[in-house]
Amino acid sequence: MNKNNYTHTLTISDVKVKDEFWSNQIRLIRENVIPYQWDALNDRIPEAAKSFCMRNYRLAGELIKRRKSGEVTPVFPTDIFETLPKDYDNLEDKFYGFVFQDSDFAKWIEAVSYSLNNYPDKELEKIADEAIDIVCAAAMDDGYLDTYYIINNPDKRFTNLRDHHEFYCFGHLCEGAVAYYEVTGKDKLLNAVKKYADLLCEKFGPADNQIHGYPGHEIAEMALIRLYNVTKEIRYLNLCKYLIDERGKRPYYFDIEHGIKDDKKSERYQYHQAHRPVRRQDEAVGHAVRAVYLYSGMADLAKLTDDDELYEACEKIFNNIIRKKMYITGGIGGTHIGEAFSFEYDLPDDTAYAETCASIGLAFFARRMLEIRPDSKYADTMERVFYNGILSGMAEDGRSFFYVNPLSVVPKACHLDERKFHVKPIRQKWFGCACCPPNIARIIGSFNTYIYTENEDILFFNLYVKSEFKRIVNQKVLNISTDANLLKDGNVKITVLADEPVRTTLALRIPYWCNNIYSLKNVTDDEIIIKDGYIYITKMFEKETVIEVDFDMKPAIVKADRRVREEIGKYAVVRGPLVYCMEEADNGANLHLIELSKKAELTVCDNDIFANKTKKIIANGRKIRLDDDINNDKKQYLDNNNRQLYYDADIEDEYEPFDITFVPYFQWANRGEGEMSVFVRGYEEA
Ligand code: FUB
Ligand code: ZN
Repeated sequence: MNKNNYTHTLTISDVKVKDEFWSNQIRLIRENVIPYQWDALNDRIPEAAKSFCMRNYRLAGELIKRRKSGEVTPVFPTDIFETLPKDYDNLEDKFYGFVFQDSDFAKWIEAVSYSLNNYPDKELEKIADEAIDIVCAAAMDDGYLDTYYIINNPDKRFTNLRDHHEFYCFGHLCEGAVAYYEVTGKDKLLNAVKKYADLLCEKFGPADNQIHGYPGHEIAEMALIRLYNVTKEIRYLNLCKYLIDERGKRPYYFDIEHGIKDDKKSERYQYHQAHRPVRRQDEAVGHAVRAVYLYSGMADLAKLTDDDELYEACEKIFNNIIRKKMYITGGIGGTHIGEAFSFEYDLPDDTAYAETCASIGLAFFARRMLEIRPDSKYADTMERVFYNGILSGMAEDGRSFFYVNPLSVVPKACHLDERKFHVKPIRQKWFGCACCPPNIARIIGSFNTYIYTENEDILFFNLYVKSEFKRIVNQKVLNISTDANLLKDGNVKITVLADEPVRTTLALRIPYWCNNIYSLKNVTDDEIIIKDGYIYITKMFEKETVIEVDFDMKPAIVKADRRVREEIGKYAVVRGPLVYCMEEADNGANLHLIELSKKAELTVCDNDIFANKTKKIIANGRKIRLDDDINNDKKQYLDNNNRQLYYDADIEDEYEPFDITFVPYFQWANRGEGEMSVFVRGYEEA
């Protein structure tokens, strides 16, 4: 690690996104997701599963008061993951919902914070303040703030770290509180979180009278760093370090916690990334969201403490993900069993999990790695994930969502084949386990913090998005504006306005998709150095300087590493950061009969199909004729063979020429239910 390489992201209020597409996404979150989620948290959506989230907070606050006044309140079992009432009209004074239901509020308040930054709104802020009052009133005197245990039985808290998400809820609450403080300056929730964090610092650590455990679902690690950054309280940093280094030690804490005898099978703990100390891990394993949240915390800690060993582990894991375990869309998690990473190169299309939250977590991880060392592979990954695996999680109108993001869908299979029940062919309004939609809300709300990174000497352009901000170099102000629209073309125009002459460096990422083909204007050769996928331009900026770069954005046909069994003989169509797919709406049913010529001419056309004006791509290919269309000799043969399922390979398939229409993957399923496939079988033209 070289400290000179370190950068930081710009804060939420520094960068103004001016881009039509991304501004629209941010607006959708404000107009649809945030109010809808608030109604969901308050159980006001008739057709949706009840959340009980705010009701749990209110009840916890009420019980705390009643207990203080000497009332003995009933206790309930705490060995459950989800409780639903028997009678919805007569709720008992117990906790309902998933054990991590509190986190829904936390993600909501984080998304609200970013939204208030983008669109100041007194009414929304008032709702948020009132919600914070309810949440803070639920805190115990010592700071503990998790309604599952407060309601059901406070004596049992911290007894099931493996399954019961206390650290997870804390982590989300912490992120929400810091965001709210940063945007509004209000510290009520932040103070509650600090008090809770102080309790955790007291309870967890190496001393004999402390618990030697760590979170079953990670996120607290990176949240503690965020809390440390805003408070500078060293104990939060120390707790983060403790939680990270304790994971995977033998005997396993989760074994001790659950009275399990260590059976030496460390694989059992892969689900929690606890199979060995994190510094010795080099492969992304287990529950994908947990994993990338952990790796993000590790990267944060590595940077803050200049920890080479930890950074090396992060680097190995990052490479493992992008080279062996990531879908072309930036989705991660090849299996729904345990919502987890599968083994290397095991990336099935139609049973994929690729949870939206996992893609979001990968963007967190990539951004943190980028802050340690500017290498385009990190920003490339961020871009891949944002434009594909994250955006696909939300419908164009911002009103429905995917949890699972498959690469191929046959709706009938989702309805009839149990192995694919987790895959939904159309986006859903909400989920009982509503982790993904609010996660989309918070990452899109904070999208502006992913565009640039900087240190004293260099400003890095990581994502190309129309945006503006001010940079101070040697006490001199530079007004920077970027003009770009990657949904349209690869042209990027950067305008730098300097009141006084300033010598500084701008580093422009060379996106992987341009294959190193680009042209630069207004820069001389001696002003440029190319390193790790960035063009470093060092020059004197005076008055107005316009730098223009055209990244080649020809559509392309790509294939997967030969070890990805699923995609052998198949191709995908891409253009710029966008991965494309075929949909039934354009190509008819039975997408599996379509083949793409490897040498196909790809024609980029405007599309009037979707609200967001992306480009569609037409490619020449062919389609296998089904029985009705085939010639008589063949029909005869099949009839003679009683239409067997398998027959002589000499009976060649018949094809018809077929123009294949590809649309951006993130826009799929905006036209009702239908088949979809990213990869298509290829053929060599004679
Ligand atoms: O366990 C909390 C969240 O629910 C996880 O992050 C998601 O994968 C879903 O299981
Ligand atoms: Zn999720």
